[in-house]
Amino acid sequence: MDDRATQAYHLLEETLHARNVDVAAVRTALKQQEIETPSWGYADSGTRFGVFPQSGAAVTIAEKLADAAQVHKFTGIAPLVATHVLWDLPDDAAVESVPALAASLGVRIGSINPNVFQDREYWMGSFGNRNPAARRKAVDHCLRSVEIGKQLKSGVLTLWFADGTDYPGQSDFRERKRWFQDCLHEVYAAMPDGMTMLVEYKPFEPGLYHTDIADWGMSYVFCRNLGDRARVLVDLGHHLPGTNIEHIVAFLLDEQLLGGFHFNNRKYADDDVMVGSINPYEFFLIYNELVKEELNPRGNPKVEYMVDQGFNTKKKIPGMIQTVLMIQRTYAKALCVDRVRLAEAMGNHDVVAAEQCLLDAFNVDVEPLLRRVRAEMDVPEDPLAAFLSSCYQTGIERDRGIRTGAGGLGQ
Ligand code: PSV
Ligand code: MN
Repeated sequence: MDDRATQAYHLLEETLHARNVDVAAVRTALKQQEIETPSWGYADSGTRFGVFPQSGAAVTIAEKLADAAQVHKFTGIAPLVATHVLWDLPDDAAVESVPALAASLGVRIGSINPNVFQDREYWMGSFGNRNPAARRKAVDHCLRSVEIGKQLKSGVLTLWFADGTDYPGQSDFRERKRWFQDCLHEVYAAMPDGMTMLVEYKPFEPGLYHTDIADWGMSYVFCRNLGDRARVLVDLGHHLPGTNIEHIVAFLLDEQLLGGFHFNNRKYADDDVMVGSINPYEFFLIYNELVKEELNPRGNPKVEYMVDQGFNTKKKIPGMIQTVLMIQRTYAKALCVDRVRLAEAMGNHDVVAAEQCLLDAFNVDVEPLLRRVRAEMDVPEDPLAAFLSSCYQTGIERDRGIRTGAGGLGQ
């Protein structure tokens, strides 16, 4: 750190001490942060209207892990990579190659994401399909995913279902609920002790009339019925406009049922734009709830912090670095809340002072603190600039070029 950066850090440290913030503890927490980036975020993706391949986009699992490793190398806090079984691990050979590859690149495999939505048999659903053969295929794929998880030493099985209907009368809600419960039970029973099942919800798309796990309450009920290794996954894009996501997060934390996140941001629908890019204050308020649980644990098990974004117009690796830095910055701000003053203000029904505690933390420029943390972690103080001035991006654009059929949302 140069003199100016050191001076800025000391000034900030003074301000934070005056706000009852334990800065040494904040630095430790920031160094322990671990974010999981998605393999599919490095592959070509598209919209309903087309796929626009990018030069250098990853196709193979080896390329996806190599790109993810760059994000970790420059930020120091993204050591985990989520895999999507059909897109990344089509056969046993691909699975077998992964442990050595990941280890050589300094990353670890995070969640295993089965894919029970893209095959023809799932036209009318997977676990909610009236046809037992389709349900069997979906369960068998999830059972294979559990085995892959064991092989790759992953402790997390993440389930998302595209099941739903387009019209009233098309199917029976209660019948489908029972098919779901039975299929989930079979998969849950096959999981080893150290594995957690995360169940994602989504209120719309692709079903136009209903989706089978439409909100956190439905996910919650399925998880409760399964057992204590099933928890709710909150994808920030999967909420109707105006939903108070931080309230849901706090509620689930208190029930010890918050399993993890898919970070992204929505403006209109499930847009998968960069987390915090549309509503950074909402993201801060979500992190505020998470920090409260960290400071005053009430028993919620480990939360998985996963990114679920695709970049159509941004270049993928710099987009992902920007994402990881946004998450780091937001966590840092949430760690800077004056919790002593906030508790007093709440106790006195002083609404102005209480809100001001949150606004003050949100408005802190935490960059000097982050630079100090990065220097201590031996990663570049400005990870994005450092990546952009490396030759990795130009190298992959030159060597890989533009290809089609990339393993991800665009295939
Ligand atoms: C569905 O919208 C989703 O959020 C699920 O997590 C999928 O696994 C992911 O996006 C990629 O399609
Ligand atoms: Mn998701």
